[in-house]
Amino acid sequence: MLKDSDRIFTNLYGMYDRSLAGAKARGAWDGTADLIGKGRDWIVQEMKDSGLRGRGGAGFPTGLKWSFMPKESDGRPAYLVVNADESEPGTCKDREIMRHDPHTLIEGCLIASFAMNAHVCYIYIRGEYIREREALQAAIDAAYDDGLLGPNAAGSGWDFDLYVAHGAGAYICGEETALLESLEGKKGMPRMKPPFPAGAGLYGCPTTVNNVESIAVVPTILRRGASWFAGFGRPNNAGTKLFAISGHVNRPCVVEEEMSITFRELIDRHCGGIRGGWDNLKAVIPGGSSVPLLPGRIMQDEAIMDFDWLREQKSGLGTAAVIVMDQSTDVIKAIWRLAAFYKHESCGQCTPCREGTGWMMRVMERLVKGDAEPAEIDMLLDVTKQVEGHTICALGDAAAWPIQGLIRHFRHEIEDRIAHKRGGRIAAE
Ligand code: L3W
Ligand code: SF4
Repeated sequence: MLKDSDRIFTNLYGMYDRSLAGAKARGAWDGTADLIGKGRDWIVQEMKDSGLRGRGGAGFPTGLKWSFMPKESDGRPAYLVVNADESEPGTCKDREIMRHDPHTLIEGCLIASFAMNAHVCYIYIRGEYIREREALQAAIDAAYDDGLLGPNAAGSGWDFDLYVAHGAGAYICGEETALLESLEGKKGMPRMKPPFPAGAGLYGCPTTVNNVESIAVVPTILRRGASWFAGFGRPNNAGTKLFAISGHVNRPCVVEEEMSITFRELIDRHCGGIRGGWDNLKAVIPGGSSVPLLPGRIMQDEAIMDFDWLREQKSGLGTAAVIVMDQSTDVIKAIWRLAAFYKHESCGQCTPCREGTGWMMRVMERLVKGDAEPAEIDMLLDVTKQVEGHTICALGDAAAWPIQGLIRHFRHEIEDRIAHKRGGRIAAE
């Protein structure tokens, strides 16, 4: 359980003073030049030792990702790009950082860029985040006025510019290479990987793309030490983490907690429990819409909210957007809604995703009504397997996994609905 003094995002809890003076009073921009003075290798090693895994969904080790950037310039500029295109259904944690604690992110951009030899960083923010963009830009302007950005940023000797770019509402632009295409002024379509962005990213130059939360925790990790951060959570699942909890809890919220907290403690401590009590819990999507849902009976016992435990359950921590569903939920309809979302957001450049998302949505539509042949359940499962792993980007997987989770855990509910529609004839077939 996280103590208040171990919180990184201290302005999310009722103070809401996002001014530069307020941020400094909370510890931001304290000794930034000294941290940078310790050098690139020290910063990257600290990030590796902290055990930080990327907070945008994939959980890739941040220090390792930084180490892929060329140590010496080959004549091409290097870039840091911050992915603030927070569009995963259920996810609203980065929004809180940009609204209330923008200086944690801005200082993180400077330090991380220095560590990767980048003089320029772009924050790509989703188009709908208008107020957040304004808050972020105001904080950036204040940082420039104070000499924290620009030439000799924060007295570090490093020249550094930070720009905010905004999207136009396409979910796919949160995929890192589609984001880079969009930033270059093109249609946001994912690129084949490899090459990874560290080899050829923005304008073909070495680039690291990191999530907002991943970058915003950097200054505190360096100030308090890698071992402090690594001391939270289980091995391989280190740190503090923002959880965005929505749905059928008594008090939905975004909260910073220790990684590997149990689901029960997270909900009881911060959300006032499940609506109608724990017996009323039906299902949980533990990490944003792209990860499979899990039934309430698995979640309410000893579910551990971290990458490895949820992966063992064939789900995932994803963006830590926890969507709670009570017994009143039509889970088939909920997953159909997600299928419709992925169909709408597919960029259409690979056939299994373009065609498969439409197929999956249409079969799901019939399952919602109970208007399907029983054999279509396995046929649908087969279609998800043909989409999964056969596409350019992870959207194909993200469209397949929620349906696989539904069939794995709620097959009886789908069968019951079909049987009901047919007047109970399903068992005889
Ligand atoms: C160099 C290698 N770099 C991997 C880098 C790669 C990327 C990072 C993770 O998808 C997931 C997706 C969504 N050399 C490398 C390498 N990298 N191998 O590491 O890569 P990857 O491919 O594992 O994942 P991804 O393509 O970044 C992200 C899931 O996140 N998701 C939510 C997404 C939504 C948001 C949001 O709204 N904020 O993020 C939820 O689960 O389904 O599986 O940087 O370049 N050999
Ligand atoms: Fe586009 Fe879907 Fe292919 Fe991703 S998987 S590149 S969204 S068609």
